[in-house]
Amino acid sequence: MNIDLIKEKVEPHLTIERYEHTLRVAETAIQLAIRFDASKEKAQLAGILHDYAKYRSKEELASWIETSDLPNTLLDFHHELWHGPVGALMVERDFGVEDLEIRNAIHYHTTGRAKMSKLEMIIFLADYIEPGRKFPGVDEVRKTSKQDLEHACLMASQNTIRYLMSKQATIYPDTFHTYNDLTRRVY
Ligand code: DGI
Ligand code: FE
Ligand code: FE
Ligand code: FE
Repeated sequence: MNIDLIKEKVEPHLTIERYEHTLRVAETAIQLAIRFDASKEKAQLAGILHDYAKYRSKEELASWIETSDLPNTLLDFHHELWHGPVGALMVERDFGVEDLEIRNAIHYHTTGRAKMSKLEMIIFLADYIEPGRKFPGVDEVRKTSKQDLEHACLMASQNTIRYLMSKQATIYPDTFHTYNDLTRRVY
């Protein structure tokens, strides 16, 4: 399936704002792939597909988790965390994406995880810094992303954990694993 057909098939599953976000994530991911010497094609495809499952119902997402090998502990955390892991399964069914690097980048784009691959970091970061994002501190992360992929991901992880704590939200273990692993890698 070519990339234009994939875009066409993704669009009806998203809102217009989310679809435009998706296109910006793909463009940002291509730029990061060029800068840090990763596959532009994989970065683009993972970017286009990363939020594919975002607007499925809680019931549909939960049933994927219950009937697949995904950890059922996901169900104890906010449903916002389910669209990445489930999306990684859905893109295999709906688009025939079998590439594990791409599917892992989709799976872990919200939380990250320990020992992320370069492509996983690129999607995790592109989702955070795409030009439509206005998080506090995002400009510093954009600046760091010009030089240092791991350090920029660590800054995004720090900001997200701070934000979640300020909201009294529970934090998924992989979110902490991302922070711990990148802190060891950077410092
Ligand atoms: O799907 P997007 O909005 O483009 O972005 P995303 O998939 O990175 O994140 C969606 C939300 O998930 C965002 O508000 C931050 C939040 N999040 C990230 N890690 C955790 C989390 N929420 C909870 N409750 N716990 C986490 O560990
Ligand atoms: Fe997402
Ligand atoms: Fe399961
Ligand atoms: Fe996103």
